[in-house]
Amino acid sequence: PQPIRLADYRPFPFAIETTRLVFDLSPSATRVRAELAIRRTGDGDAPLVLNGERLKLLSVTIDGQALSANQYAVDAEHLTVPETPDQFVLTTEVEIDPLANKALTGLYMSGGRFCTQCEAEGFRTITYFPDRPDVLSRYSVRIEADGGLPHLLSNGNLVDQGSLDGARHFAEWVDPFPKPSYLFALVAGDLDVVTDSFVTMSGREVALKIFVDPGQASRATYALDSLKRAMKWDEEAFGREYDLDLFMIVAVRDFNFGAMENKGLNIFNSSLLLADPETATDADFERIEAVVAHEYFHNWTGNRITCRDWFQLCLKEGFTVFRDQSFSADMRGAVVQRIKDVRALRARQFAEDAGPLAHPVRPSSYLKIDNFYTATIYEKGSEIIRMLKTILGAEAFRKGCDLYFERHDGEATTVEAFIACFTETSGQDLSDFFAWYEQAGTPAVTLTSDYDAQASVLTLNLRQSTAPTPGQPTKRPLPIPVAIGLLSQGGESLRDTEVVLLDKDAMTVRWEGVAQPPVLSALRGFSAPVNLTTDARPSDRYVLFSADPDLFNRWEAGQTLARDLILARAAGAPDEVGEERYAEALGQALVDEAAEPAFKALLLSLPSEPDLTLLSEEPADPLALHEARDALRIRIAIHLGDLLRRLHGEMQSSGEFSPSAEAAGRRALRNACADMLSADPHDENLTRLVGHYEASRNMTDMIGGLYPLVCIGGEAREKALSAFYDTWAAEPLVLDKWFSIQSRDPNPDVLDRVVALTRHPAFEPTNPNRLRALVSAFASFNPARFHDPSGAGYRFLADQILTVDKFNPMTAARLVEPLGAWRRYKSDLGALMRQELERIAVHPDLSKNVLELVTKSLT
Ligand code: DPP
Ligand code: ZN
Repeated sequence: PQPIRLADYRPFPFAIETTRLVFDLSPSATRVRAELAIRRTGDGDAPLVLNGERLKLLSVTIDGQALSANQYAVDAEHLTVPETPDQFVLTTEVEIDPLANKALTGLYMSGGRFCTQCEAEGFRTITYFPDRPDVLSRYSVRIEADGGLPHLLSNGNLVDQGSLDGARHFAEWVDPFPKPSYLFALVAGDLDVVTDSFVTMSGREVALKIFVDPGQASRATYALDSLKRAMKWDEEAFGREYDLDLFMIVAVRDFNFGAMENKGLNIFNSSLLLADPETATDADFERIEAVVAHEYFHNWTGNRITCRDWFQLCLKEGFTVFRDQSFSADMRGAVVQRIKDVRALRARQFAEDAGPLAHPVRPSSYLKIDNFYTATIYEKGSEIIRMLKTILGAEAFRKGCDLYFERHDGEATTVEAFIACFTETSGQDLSDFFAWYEQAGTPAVTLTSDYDAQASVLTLNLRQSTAPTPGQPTKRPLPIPVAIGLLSQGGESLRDTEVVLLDKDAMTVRWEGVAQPPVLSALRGFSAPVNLTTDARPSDRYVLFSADPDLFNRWEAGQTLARDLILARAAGAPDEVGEERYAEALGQALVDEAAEPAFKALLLSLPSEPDLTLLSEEPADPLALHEARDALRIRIAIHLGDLLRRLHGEMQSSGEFSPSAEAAGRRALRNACADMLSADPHDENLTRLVGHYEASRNMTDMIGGLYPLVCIGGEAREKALSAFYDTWAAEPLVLDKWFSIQSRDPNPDVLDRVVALTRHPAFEPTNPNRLRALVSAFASFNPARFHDPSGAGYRFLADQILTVDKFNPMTAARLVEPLGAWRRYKSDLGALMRQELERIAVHPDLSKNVLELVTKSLT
């Protein structure tokens, strides 16, 4: 297959002024009639080439005249009409089979209802159309269906509905905003609806409706509340007002993505919409709030202004992630939010950037765009916007945003056009900054310092370099904002944060008037997505760990100390004195009255095993890292046993459940204590943990008690897991948690148990949530066991990829990444991983999705 290249972009030579769609819904034979009002805008002899896949073409007419067989051509991916008038109506009628569609793109069925997912290229499996984001059209949609599907929904406003012959009925929808085909949506089914309204800043009333499975309405209230807060926040923070009279969200169980921002009709994976205290954890509440906001924010950054081509995906995704992260920071506290965002960035994006699938935030070629919905496009894309704001300042940043919204409203545009708005409003030359979009790889920054006591001068030496990534052997220096402050050895603040812009390979900065030998607090707030190395001594890090006024760096100092101790032990050189000292300092931090529980919970969680793998210098040995990390956990659990038990008791709440950040922070700290105590499972701790689990009255506490018992293993684990299953067998979202917790079991026999779970009657590989709960969670979050020296973990994953690729290529492709990292591991492990990739690569009938990622992983 031929890759698609950014350099080959050409505008579509026709405008589709209006699009009229008529759906006659039926599970295995749905008819779709499309009437496209077309006007030639390009070359006089350009043929009309429409995308279309898996469609049964029934008829095609131009201005009512049926085309004869020699007037058009159909292949597996296109409908071509070589000669057309300059202005005409093209009408096609096709038949499709939603019931058989397990790829979950286009029109498919989930739980007896019809729904759609068109981003990026699903619309072409619904009808023939120029399925590309730069073709904007005004849609009107008629849906006809059986009465057993009472709700018939599409984008825009409902303009008519009624009954038809027999038991059938219809609905007519008109969307006044021109949109690209990837934002089209349709839902038909039996649903409960929760209704509310929102008055916008200009005083317009918007009806809000959330549609869920019958009986689930009470679980939609948190999403509804989040939506209203997001609408308000976007008005205040970005001056963005909602534009239709109606905003709808529908939850579906079978969904490849998290959620989708279709104009006026968002469709959500039910795991990111439904929540109540009994079935959802605080982490679920937090993600629901963030994703509801994310999809809503797309209405401006994505829908009103969309992407010219899919290479510009970060234009909408990076910016929208930045917007949802800023919203969450305002809702839940900036420091805790930043730590969580950085943790996710490192775990997913830094790993991607260090492996064979590294790509720029704006890539320049792809085989399947589905493969580019990555942490790099989303999370690094957001970091770029964040740096832009840091470099320009909040006010100039907002001016640039305002100009962008004003100038490009209604357009499909590019990253260049976006950056040009900031250049213009700030007067700053951002041409070097653009390299952040074009260059892959995580920059390495080193910072060393010399202090001249006599002259009271501190000299900072900064350097940067970025290792080669596939297709990019040499790298340019990037403009990197490095926020630095100084503390005294006693932990007093000596100098406030200053942002140094490192925009060359190396530079030196002199700070005068530094009266005492300082401790450097660098990259405060994680001011750039880089790996920082400094010449700080452990004693400096302890100063930061106890006293840095930048709480992000306080947390970071603890992580770095822990990381170095774990890596030393994994390399066979344990520093027992250092481990004791760390445990002691951690104890001090945990009794700090001024710190919030949510922050303390983060202090208590050690760097994850995937992070440690990425940070180890030598080819990684996951089992050694796991054991070294465990050794530190055991030491902390013993050294701080009394304190952890005390906090565990103090953080228990007896009152009513509140999803607030404050209440969630107390639960997080209590659960972090439980987790740590499970490293030292003597009778007293075991009794405490069993008590925690059995007394839990909400899902956060229940999972917080269950996982430690799973880690301890034996009878406690079996009893707890089977009680959990018996309670929740009928709740799919909770059962996902039951699968996922078992896949993260660190005990050596876990692979057999995971394989056995694939034969459990509740394991449905056609459901992406269930598949990921078991298979991805095992491969990504249980490295010590996934990397079993026998290679059985790799074989298991490869078998799953091949099975799932037969019906859902998009989801199958997302399972490839854990194998792709083979170069990072000890050579015997790496060879076995490679062997499985090779086995997949030669498999006949591989999807383009999996083929692209496997091929890239092998080269
Ligand atoms: N555009 C969606 C989102 O990220 C993904 N399908 O919100
Ligand atoms: Zn998005």
